Amino acid sequence: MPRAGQSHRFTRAISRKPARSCVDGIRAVDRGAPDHSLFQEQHAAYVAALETAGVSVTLLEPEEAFPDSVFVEDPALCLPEGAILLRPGAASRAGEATTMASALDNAFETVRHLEVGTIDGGDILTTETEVILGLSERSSHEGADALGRILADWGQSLRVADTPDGVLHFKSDCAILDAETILATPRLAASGAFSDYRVIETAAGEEATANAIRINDHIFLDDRFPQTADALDKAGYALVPLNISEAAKLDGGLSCMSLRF
Ligand code: CIR
Repeated sequence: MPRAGQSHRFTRAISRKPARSCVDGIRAVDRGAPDHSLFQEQHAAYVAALETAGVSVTLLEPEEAFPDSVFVEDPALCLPEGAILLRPGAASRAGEATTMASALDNAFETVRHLEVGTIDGGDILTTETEVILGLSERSSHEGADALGRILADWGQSLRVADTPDGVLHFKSDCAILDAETILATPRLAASGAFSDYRVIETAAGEEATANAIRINDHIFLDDRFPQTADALDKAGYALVPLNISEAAKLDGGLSCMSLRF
């Protein structure tokens, strides 16, 4: 297993059970509404996998007023220095930051608020050496500037990149595999965003598996994509395949369903 770094060493996570209203969640293409009880089962298996990987999970109750609130990654960013309540870019999700406030206050000494613009946490990739924000339909230049100011207070800089056209979030197309390596779709790798990293590309037709997560010694992976899984297995990574078919109907993936710190 290639070398782990601090950016994917986690002891805690926050997750939220899917609401019954998930059937009204946002999706770019309608492949049918998620089945709530199957979503609950798959979410419970995801939380159990986090715990098996050494993470203590704070599990929040469903928020019926927000159909997409199971995707807790989007309203906040958690860093060693503190947490930041973001401003999700979809109108129906704008209020979700408020629903995360008390859980973050309980977990962090320092909680800052993004003051202007919009940012979804799904557009932020934290590596060993930097924080990267992919601008997207959800994450604006104004939000990027505001996030950059908070990170500057913490002695960090923000690198701003582009999310490929038609892709929901930057991290829909990439994930950290280890301290030096990123899993990325060919379209995002081609942008040059990761020229300072070793890149493993997803197999043709398996772009959706790029939204993986490294949790301590394991890589959590959507179980529908055998060729990429085989390549990662051969590269020495310990894989945890998970069925996330119901989250995927709402364009959600593995990173979206937890905040890790
Ligand atoms: C949305 O469109 O906002 C949700 N249906 C999916 C959010 C997925 N979140 C993520 O990739 N971080």
